[in-house]
Amino acid sequence: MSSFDLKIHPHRRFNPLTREWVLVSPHRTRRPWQGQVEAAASERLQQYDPHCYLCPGNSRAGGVHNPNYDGTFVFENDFAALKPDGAAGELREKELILAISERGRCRVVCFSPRHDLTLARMKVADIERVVEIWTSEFVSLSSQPNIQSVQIFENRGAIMGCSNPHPHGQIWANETIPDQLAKELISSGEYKREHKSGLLEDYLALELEKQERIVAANEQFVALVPFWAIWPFETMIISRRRVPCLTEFNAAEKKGLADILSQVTIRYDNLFNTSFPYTMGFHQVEPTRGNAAGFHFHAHFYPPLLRSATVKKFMVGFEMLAMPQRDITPEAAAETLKKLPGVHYLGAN
Ligand code: H2U
Ligand code: ZN
Repeated sequence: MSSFDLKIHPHRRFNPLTREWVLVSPHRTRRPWQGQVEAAASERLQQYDPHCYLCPGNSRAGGVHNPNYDGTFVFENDFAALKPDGAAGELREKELILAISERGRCRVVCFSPRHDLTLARMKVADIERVVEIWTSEFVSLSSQPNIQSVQIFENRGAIMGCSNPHPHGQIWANETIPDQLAKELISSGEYKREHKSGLLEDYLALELEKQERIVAANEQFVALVPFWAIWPFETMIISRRRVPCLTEFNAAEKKGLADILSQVTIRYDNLFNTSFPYTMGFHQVEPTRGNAAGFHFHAHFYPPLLRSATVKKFMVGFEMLAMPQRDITPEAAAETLKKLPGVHYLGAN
């Protein structure tokens, strides 16, 4: 038997942040494809859509009118999943039937007044304004009573369930720490106690040394396909300096974050010449929280597309019942993304 080769042999990879495994089957990239082929959504968008509930001046559910904003615009989600002042209580039967009330806030952030743009097509200076609004929202929501976690995210594209192409994201602030962040906080904290250094800090140093999975970088941030990626073109953006949240970034780092978001989303669009769908979000924690030790700000991009603008990966079968699995290796995905042009295929907007 030949010696173990990550490019050829089926193997499991460990995610030290969540302590979960992913099965990698690189030999399967050679199998013929007879699966789904969808028609590409190729609608041309207007700069202003009179029917869009996010465009400046238009009305939203309940009849509220958006202001004529010219940069970013934030509002309380009209269909919020969490409410600030619900009844507190719990239902508990033998630890088998358990429900606990959860309070919180939900906000919607419009990134631009232009209905037809996306982060990938916005100017870096305009993305900087989005970074500013994310930062101020993080500060104001974190300081409110009964809020322990502020999840900033963007759902992009109809196949991700995004309801509107107008560039926007959401913020959900919770009374408790959601599971994904909780797992990362535990592993980061334990790593810090054991190694006296940061988990992602050490991981980033390793990746910079190896140069096998780096997609893009600037002086403040690195974008890479994590060794343990599940989605075909999944990436993470990691700050070079270990800080627990957005509020700790200096002016150059805020600019750097806007720049790396632009670099990553442009490459994504250039991959299949399409407005690339994904779920993106930040993992961060307030520095004053007891569990912040060792935590390192980062973004996850989870994009579903696999081999074209229309063919996506499904998390079904073995993945629903057992564990996630991928065929194309993270190294091959990183190589593909890295080689793509850093200029958007549609040109300047
Ligand atoms: P998504 O496209 O990512 O679902 O985000 C749009 C959000 O906007 C969604 O959460 C809210 C929805 O509840 N929304 C309003 O707050 N007001 C509206 O008039 C329509 C949609
Ligand atoms: Zn719009």
